[in-house]
Amino acid sequence: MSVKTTCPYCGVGCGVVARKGADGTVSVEGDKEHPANFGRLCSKGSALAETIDLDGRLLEPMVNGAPATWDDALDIVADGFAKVIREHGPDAVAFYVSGQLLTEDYYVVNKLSKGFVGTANIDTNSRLCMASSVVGHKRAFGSDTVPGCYEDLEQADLLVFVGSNAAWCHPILHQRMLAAKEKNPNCKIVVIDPRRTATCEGADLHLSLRAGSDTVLFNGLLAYLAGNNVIDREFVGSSTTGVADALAEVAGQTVARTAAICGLTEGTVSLFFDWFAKTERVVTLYSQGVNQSTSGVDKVNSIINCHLLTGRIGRPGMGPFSLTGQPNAMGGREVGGLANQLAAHMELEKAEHRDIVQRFWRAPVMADKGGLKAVDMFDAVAAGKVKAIWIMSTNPVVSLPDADRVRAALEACELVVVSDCMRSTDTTRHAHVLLPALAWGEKDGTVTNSERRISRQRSFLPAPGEARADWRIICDVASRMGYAGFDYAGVADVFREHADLSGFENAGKRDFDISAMAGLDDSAYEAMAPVQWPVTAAQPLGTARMFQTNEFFTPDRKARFIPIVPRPARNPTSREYRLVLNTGRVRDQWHTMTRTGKTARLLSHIFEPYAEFHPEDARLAGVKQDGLALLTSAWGKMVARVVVTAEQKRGCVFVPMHWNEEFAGEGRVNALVNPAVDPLSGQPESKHTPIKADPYKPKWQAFILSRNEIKRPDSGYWVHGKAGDCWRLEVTGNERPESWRDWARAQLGLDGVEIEWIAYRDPTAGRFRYAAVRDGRLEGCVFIAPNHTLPSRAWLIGLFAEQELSANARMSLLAGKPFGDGEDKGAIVCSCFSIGRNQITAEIKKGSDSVEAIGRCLKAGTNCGGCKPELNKLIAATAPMRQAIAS
Ligand SMILES: Nc1nc2c(c(=O)[nH]1)N[C@H]1C(S)=C(S)[C@@H](COP(=O)(O)OP(=O)(O)OC[C@H]3O[C@@H](n4cnc5c(=O)[nH]c(N)nc54)[C@H](O)[C@@H]3O)O[C@H]1N2
Ligand SMILES: Nc1nc2c(c(=O)[nH]1)N[C@H]1C(S)=C(S)[C@@H](COP(=O)(O)OP(=O)(O)OC[C@H]3O[C@@H](n4cnc5c(=O)[nH]c(N)nc54)[C@H](O)[C@@H]3O)O[C@H]1N2
Ligand code: SF4
Ligand SMILES: [Mo]
Repeated sequence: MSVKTTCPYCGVGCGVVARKGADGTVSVEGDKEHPANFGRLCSKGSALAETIDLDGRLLEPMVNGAPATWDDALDIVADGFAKVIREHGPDAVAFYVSGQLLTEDYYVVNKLSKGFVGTANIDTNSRLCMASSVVGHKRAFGSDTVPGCYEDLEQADLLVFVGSNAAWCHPILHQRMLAAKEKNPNCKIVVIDPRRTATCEGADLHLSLRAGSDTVLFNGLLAYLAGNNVIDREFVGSSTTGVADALAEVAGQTVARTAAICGLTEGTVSLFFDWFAKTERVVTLYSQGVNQSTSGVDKVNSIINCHLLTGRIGRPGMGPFSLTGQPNAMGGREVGGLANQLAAHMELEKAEHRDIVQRFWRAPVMADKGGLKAVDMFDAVAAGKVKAIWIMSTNPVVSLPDADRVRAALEACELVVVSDCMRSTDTTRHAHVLLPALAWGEKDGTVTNSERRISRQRSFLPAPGEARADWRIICDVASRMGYAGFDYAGVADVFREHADLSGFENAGKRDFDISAMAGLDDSAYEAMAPVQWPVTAAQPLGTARMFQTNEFFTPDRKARFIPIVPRPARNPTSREYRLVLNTGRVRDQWHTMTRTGKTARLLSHIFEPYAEFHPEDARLAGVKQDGLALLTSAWGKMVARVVVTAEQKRGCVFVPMHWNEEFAGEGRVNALVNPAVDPLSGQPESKHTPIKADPYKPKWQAFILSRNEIKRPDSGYWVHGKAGDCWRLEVTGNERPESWRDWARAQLGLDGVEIEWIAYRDPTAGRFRYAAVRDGRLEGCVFIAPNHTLPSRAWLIGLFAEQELSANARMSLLAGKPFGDGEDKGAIVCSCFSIGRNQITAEIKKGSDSVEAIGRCLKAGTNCGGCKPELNKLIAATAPMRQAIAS
């Protein structure tokens, strides 16, 4: 059996074909017909089949930690919410939802909150993700419209990435752009990011600007364009307003001044400005380096201003392009899931819109003012103003800023309901009621990707245990609360209502209109092909590009220039906290790791939370490559493995957002992150927190590899996860056990089991090595040292694949290092084929001097292609050495 569906991870929205064999095994591949990916999948998409097992799944409702029936659980939620509303009013409850809900789930929860409970206290993790783009779009266009489509990215002659690491975060789209560049010798790529990221590998120019200075850079560009008369006068004159004010604001801003404030050279800035000025087909792509800032909205508008001045919008190969993060970031905006929106791109503050929606829903009450935005919502929970909260499909104890405070807020809350597909997350731990949701592969509905394309997610697996669809759970609670209008026959029914509302009393006034799909019957919904909204009677096959007639959704139908006054970060660095903490993503993990953290393959690329330092900052802080650092801010602290690299901007430290208490001790970066938000969008400043760094020096460090799952420690720094055919624990401590050997045996879960020990002890140096062998096979090993100087994990993990340990392997275990060349493949670079750094550099030294040549010899980079930027980097670093050796 094969089913076409959509990848549940990033906003590229790749089509997936899932196949189920007769034995129940599932395999996935890219859908060759899907217009987002034409058959390709990145490392995360390729590993989907490895994440659908039921390990760790929440399979039954739980109340106060004990299993409960659905009837009881739903009654407790409905009665609990009803009681709080009765006693304290509707604003004493809140819903915190997610861009990973399907559109249908999202539609009904928004309807329940705004039209029936009567509170706009519904917000979503999209507040942390897209809120600044939403406000920026609305300010400029009068609507939250992404103008272009993916083909524009292939037709452009200049691609400007601002605060986007697309090589790791939107890999398939990034590869489409690189492939187009290969065919178009005129095409140039510019990356604007304080860090040198994987995305810079394919770029012609990297602007390592001072963190947060984007508005200055784009104001400078606007001034340069105006000064050089690169103005589309006809477009500006007839289709925009406000140009004079915007230009007045940037008057006199020279390249030199721009360069000085942004911390760039004049040459780099003028080269970028010159390319932008001379290239008609420019797309400026932006993501979290823009959105997650206290100037996020201004950054968006400073970019859009430049496109408006040059009239580069609504035409092939050009436009501003917000890359959305989550699979349904866009769908959530369409249903109005944010606290200050209404359904179908209508405005909560507009009485006319409230009236339309209220009549359409036959809603008894209607929220009439904006609700609490994410950060404020959890503050209100902490203050006891919100007494019941229902969290769906998001993990705020990990992902919200000032995360220890979020945890404390939940601990103090009267009623915490969490719908999740996993049993144990940092957030589910604090739930009074846990509701088991269907996961990807089981659930059914629609999602919208970055180019406004609506695709179906289809189920191909049965509902496990008692799990239910999110929309069904929400409707069941709504019905129990006595609300009419939630008795949908099925998910298609919800979609039809959503589509119908988009066209209700619209008549071209609102951008979001999919009314042509309101009449789909169940089988047409089932068969729905990917389509880009608007989908109307006039455009029944959808719309690739918006604003082609230069008409916008403002009252006068003109786009608006916004004058931008650059502002510094809300919390500047100080003498005590002199480094800027920047946070973001790694290639193979998805957010809080609840799914991608299940597979050894995806953990093999990067296993530990790390902090990337510029060499000079590392020296000043006294932290060393591979050692540990304690990072502290005014809000909290964490520990991370140190990476020292000149790719990091001086004064900045980068830490991934992913690790949390399920996977690491002291590894949750949001404990440190400041809760400052953009004043207009309410989006947190996740990329800029003042911190300090110190060496973290426990008395000992160790790692354990074991076929049995290893118990997680309850304090100190540790990291836990799967690795190859075993489990891996990195662990540190200050207390030394009486007997390391007994400790090792207990850690491996081998107490009382007959095993052969291979042991090496050097108590004076504080070094111990133990390996347990059973029937000739390695069962586990434990390596202990006084610091981080421990042997290669990759080599040892490889030994677990062997059925019988060779004499050589036994000797090397004892010696703590591999004997013979090629035994240690090094840290994994290509996770698809498990190819390590040492293997790749050896191949380069032998003469493979291109990504293709490495692919031919080792297969690395030939599946998802996500490691190609790292292969290029290794070639650049290794090839000169090869030449030196040869000469
Ligand atoms: N592998 C993977 N892919 C993902 C996700 C994931 O978890 N893992 N999540 C998805 C989601 S929800 C999202 S929102 C997207 C995010 O996709 P991206 O926004 O591309 O990813 P980030 O790593 O958060 O941040 C992007 C870059 O912003 C830079 N930056 C920091 N400060 C500044 C600044 O002041 N100016 C500029 N110009 N740049 C700055 C950072 O150095 C970083 O490289 O990724 C999506 N794709
Ligand atoms: N420091 C820092 N913090 C950040 C960011 C950053 O760059 N830096 N980025 C922010 C951004 S852009 C985002 S999008 C957020 C993401 O942050 P979160 O949304 O908190 O992260 P996820 O791990 O995606 O959480 C999804 C949860 O939903 C569960 N789940 C998965 N599928 C389903 C389903 O179908 N139904 C239900 N009910 N549950 C399901 C998963 O098991 C998981 O627990 O993080 C934000 N936080
Ligand atoms: S690029 Fe990767 S994560 Fe994003 S949708 Fe495609 S396969 Fe999924
Ligand atoms: Mo996101």
